[in-house]
Amino acid sequence: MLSIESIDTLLVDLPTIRPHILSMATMMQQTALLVRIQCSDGIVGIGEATTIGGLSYGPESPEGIKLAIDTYFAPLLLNGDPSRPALLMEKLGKSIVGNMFAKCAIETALLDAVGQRLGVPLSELLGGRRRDTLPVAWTLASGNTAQDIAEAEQMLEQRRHNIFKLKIGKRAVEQDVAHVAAIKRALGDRASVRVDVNQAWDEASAAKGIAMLEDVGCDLVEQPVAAHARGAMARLAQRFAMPIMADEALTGPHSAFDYAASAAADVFAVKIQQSGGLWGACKVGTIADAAGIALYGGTMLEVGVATAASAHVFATFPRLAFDTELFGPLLVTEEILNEPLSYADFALKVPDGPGLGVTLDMDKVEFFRRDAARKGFHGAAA
Ligand code: MUC
Ligand code: MG
Repeated sequence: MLSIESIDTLLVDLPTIRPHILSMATMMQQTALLVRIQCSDGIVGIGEATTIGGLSYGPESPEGIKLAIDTYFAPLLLNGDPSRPALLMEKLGKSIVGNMFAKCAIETALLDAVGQRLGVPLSELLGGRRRDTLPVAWTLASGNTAQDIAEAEQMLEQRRHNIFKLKIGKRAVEQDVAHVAAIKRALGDRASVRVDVNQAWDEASAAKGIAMLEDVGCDLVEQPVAAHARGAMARLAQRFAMPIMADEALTGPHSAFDYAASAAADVFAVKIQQSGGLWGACKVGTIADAAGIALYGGTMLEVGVATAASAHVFATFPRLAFDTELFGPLLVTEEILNEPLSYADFALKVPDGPGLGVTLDMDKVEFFRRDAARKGFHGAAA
């Protein structure tokens, strides 16, 4: 019988191409927790967990995920049968509460190994690929209107993105809307302009802000109020024609069901990590579909491994009305995959190879791993 021989985790710190300014954090780097599951037949499945701004976005941090996997997940998985990922995830679920991001990284690695063994891409394992490319939005979050416009123009010119998400919520509503208006005015019909408030508004500010955003040609507003404010989300969704999207509020199938039953969003941003894994994300998609809620393929600004995993999931969705934002690998200066993901004509190509269809460039990973830095392997050395 096949068995899991080892589970390795490591942290890599990758600089961002510019400061990425969100309402809750400014990111100068992205940290990815990488996991490798070695099976007795020689196959190694890989997974990734990232967060945004350490612990400022959600309850898990890359360091905490590493500790959780090394200390609690690994002993439950070692010597288990890697050809039965569903049973292994069920076993983890019985002993480990929460830890959705960590579970996603492990599930990704287990499914990658199965896909490699069977010779099929993950999207086929997950129910069948319906599309080979996914349109990808870019987030303008430099904190400067002129710089954001220049960045958007460059993306349009390169045919890399024509959907732009603007991070707002840090400044007064009037200032934020003026920023959105200026960008929409500059880009006109050449691009879709959307905003993500990342929970920064109360309901009254949201009502005022959304009314103003409708007037300036914004197409979508994401998580305007706190994740727990389901009632406010429902009232806003009912009141405004502009679609209201839930993001942080969606922490897996249960919350998706709750939101759907309460008509608390017009659109769901599906994220594999917030959903607790690839199967969880598929379930969130199915719940949205059943409720007539539109879908958007979200990101936790993951780098190549989890972005590929997300792409496989979103490629199976029958409808994806608001496209995706799987640009994470493009936000960092370094590539850690042997073959970078391919972006062209405003879209990401879903990898074709077995499993995730991507492999780690271990030289790069070794160079950027955090404990290598401490040993003096590169510039960040003590
Ligand atoms: C979020 O809240 O959607 C996605 C794009 C981006 O810039 O930040 C993330 C998180
Ligand atoms: Mg969001």
